[in-house]
Amino acid sequence: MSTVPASPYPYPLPPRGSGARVALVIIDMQRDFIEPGGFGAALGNRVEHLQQIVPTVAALLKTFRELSLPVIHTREGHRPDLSDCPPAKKLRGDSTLRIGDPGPMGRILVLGEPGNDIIPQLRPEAGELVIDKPGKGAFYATNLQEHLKTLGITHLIFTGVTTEVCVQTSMREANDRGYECLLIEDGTESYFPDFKQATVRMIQSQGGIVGWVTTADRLIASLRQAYAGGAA
Ligand code: C5J
Repeated sequence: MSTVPASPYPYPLPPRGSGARVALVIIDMQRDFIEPGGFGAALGNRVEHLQQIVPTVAALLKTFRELSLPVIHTREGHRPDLSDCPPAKKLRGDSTLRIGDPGPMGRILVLGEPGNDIIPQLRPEAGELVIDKPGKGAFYATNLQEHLKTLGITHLIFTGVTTEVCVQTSMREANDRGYECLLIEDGTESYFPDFKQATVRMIQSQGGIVGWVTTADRLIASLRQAYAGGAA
């Protein structure tokens, strides 16, 4: 069986032809979190810090596409009438710019607005799944699990932002549903470096209580070795 060098121990890749499949999950690489003028900035964060992972996530995306492995993008956002946004979420914080308010990139965190788009460098291609989610977790109030079952996906590789909020929440949700989860340390980022480090440590603690952690280079090399010459 092929494995990826990872912590706390090698991550097993599903053998080709086994019926089990690995997918890349890219969490919320949206303008609202990564560019000035969006939700992230409205909460007082320095959004430029997140931009450093874009080339790494782009390299992973390219690899999955080249190997014809499935890719899932998520977007955090709400319906224009905000019927899926709990008042507690809208009211939380002391920002003057709240969810649904008009901002420089359209209404903050609302589906279909320019700020809700995935950044151009990682734009989804036809055939890739895009999951719109009203919460922090990718499984809450979405049909992600049904899609994964239909596609035979059993192994999920997590990237995106922010590490300790939507990435960690989604990874924990996936772990509870029985998916084998691997976090790419240099493919995820937080507005708070120490929160990222803490998340990376807690995920792999206790024998991988939530999952495994590795780097993009290690995963890419392992995928190319395991699946070169055809899809899994
Ligand atoms: C946040 C996210 N941080 N995508 N969302 O509110 O992590």
